[in-house]
Amino acid sequence: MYTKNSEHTKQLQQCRQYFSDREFEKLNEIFLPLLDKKIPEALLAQVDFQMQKDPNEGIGNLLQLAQNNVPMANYKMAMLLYFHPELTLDFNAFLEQAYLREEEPAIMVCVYLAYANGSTELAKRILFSHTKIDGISDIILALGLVHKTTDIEKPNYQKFKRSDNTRHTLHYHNQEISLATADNFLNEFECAWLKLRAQKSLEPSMVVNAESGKKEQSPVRTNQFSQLIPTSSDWVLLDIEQRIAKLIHLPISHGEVSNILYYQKGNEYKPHYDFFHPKDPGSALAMQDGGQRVRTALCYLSPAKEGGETYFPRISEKLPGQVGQLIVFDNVSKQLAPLPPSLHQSLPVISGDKWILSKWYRLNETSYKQNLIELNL
Ligand code: PD2
Ligand code: ZN
Repeated sequence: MYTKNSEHTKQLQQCRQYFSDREFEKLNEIFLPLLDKKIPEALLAQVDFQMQKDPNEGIGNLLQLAQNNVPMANYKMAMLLYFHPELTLDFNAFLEQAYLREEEPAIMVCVYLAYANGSTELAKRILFSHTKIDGISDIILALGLVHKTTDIEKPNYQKFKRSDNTRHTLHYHNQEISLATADNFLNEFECAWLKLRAQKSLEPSMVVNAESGKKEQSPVRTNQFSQLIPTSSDWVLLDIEQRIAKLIHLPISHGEVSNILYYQKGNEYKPHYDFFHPKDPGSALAMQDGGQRVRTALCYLSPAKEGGETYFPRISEKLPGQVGQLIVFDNVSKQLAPLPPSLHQSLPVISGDKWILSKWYRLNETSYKQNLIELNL
């Protein structure tokens, strides 16, 4: 079986940087020898570069790599087709090939889609027949599943459909800030997957300093957080982000990077606004990337046992949160005037842990768009 070489991975990260900085001479110096050696990650990086210049050439090349069974090429093709339904080709056949090659992200996506389509039994059978893969055993643990010795039948890949985002509706709690919730927006698998994804990179939370516009640690926010910068294995994350964006009628490219917030006993996020105040000296700098923060989306992955509610003191709304519940609200009016009733906080956790996904949306496209372009979204 093909194993990754960390030296190649580092070199290819450098190549991607050179490509985005348009430093083609430096790029070729490292990239061409890797291509000559037919290093799979280099062949896939070439597809990404082509995709930004000439998508047809990129897709054609990727199709060939998939047919030649280059590691991860079938997964990449499936992901491309999933996120681009306009490309009429069916993603399922490519996902099947990647699954049969036992590629971890493909197995994870099959589980994800099985859960999304309500086939939890199938999802569990897929999980238990791949327990030797680290990521799969981690998610089994995170989901609290107990092993059953049922044999796997070959999954019917045609049954893996795009998750249906039309079934969610927003229920409004307050008109002044369009505060709304959607229950069970995420299922238990998605919540567990996001927590696992964040767990390895938790660090102390930051806030934007109103004077300088720069991020810093502060007693206002005592929890930990992890920024989820998506990679090509983040099909699940990108699908969730796309579903949130659709539901709240904002382009995914107006989002900032998703944050996962983790609160332990005593942790809180004191009352604050998510908008940048026009009078704060630091706002101009903070608004250079996408303008004003117009909306906030929060999704509870797991609420604390006691405390930890999301509280809006000016409108007396206290939301305890439920697993998978989405909360959205406006920070500014249609005319971009700050909305005082949007003042909100995360009350101190009294017992248990709280996990939440937080996503801020700007008025315009943000630099996050570049991450999406690099992933061919
Ligand atoms: O974690 C929360 O409930 C919370 C509360 C207030 C998160 C945010 N603000 C945020 O991420 O902006
Ligand atoms: Zn906030």
